[in-house]
Amino acid sequence: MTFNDTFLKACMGRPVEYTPVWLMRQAGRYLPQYQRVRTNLSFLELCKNPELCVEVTLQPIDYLGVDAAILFSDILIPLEAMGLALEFHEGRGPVLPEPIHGKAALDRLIVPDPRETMGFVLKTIELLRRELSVPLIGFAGAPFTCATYSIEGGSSKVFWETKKMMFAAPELFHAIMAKITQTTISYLRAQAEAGAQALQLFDSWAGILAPGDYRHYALPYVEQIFTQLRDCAVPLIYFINNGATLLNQCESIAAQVIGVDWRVNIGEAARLVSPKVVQGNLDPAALLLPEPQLRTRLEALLADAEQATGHIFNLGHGVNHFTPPEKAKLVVDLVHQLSAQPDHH
Ligand code: 1CP
Repeated sequence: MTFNDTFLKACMGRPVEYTPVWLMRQAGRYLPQYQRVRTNLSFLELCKNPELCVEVTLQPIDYLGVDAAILFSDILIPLEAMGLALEFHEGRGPVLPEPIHGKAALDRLIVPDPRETMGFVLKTIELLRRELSVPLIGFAGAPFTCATYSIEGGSSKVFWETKKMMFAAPELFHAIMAKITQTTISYLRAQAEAGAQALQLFDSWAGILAPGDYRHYALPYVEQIFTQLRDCAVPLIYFINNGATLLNQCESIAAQVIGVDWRVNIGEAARLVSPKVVQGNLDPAALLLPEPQLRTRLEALLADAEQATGHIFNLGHGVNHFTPPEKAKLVVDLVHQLSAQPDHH
């Protein structure tokens, strides 16, 4: 099969024959074929088994017909490699039973060699590159997002412990961010060296910060990561969830692509981050619309995105667990159809 590089072209702002599509969390619980793999083992066991990670990474490529693959793993894997205990409780999500609350826990945190501690991820990438005819995206969590899990001990709604540390113990907070940043740089570099053809940083929780606090406590670390990764020579993507009020700060970030959630119009996002390319941004719940309304909404989104330097279609956040798989497939087909440029050669 010939290699489909439409996604990579769009990342670089080059002309494309149609708008490339992939979906955040395109592998996962909404797919019965994923559920079948998961019945026999825990989520962490799956993450550490390269052959099975390859299998679940490929499931949505075969079924949905998307234009890019994303490595099956999790943003919390590097936190475990740094020495933090990590568990996933069924139905409750991640639990870090020994969160960082003081200097002693900070000092125990290591900056690991990704080849020694996360070889299973690099192995998955190498295996995937032999199978894929679309580009493979590697990823990590952004420092602020990872820091929230390490400080809260899991998912949070108000992020009180994180903000308490930011404001009452800033040296401690910045020291955690610095260690996570160093780990992220060497981990993403190792992914590119293993064969990842694009790298995405997920900032799922930066949107909870006031603009001035984002600038001071989160942005400098994101800038550092992308600046350091420029010589990897692969497209770099920064996804910022709930980030409409922060997009005007993205100029200094050396990523070619900015991923945005659905709370902002994609055309407005494109203006704010121009000349960067935009990725997004359908509300994941909109997959439940009846087909005619879904089509109308996609037409509007694609029209709004025309003012961007380039557009990669995606959801504004991950595919929801309760999404009918055939609706995800329908969206991919519709975007391909509606965006096809008949006179492009
Ligand atoms: O029970 C299961 O099978 C586990 C469910 C699951 C899956 C399928 C989790 C637990 N993680 C994943 C895979 C995953 N996570 C991918 C795979 C690739 C793909 O997109 O197909 C990726 C990129 C992630 C990234 C991830 N993990 C993020 C960033 C993106 C986002 O959704 O905001 C975050 C925040 C996590 C943490 C996480 N992992 C899993 C859960 C339940 C959570 C908690 C989310 C929260 O705090 O609300």
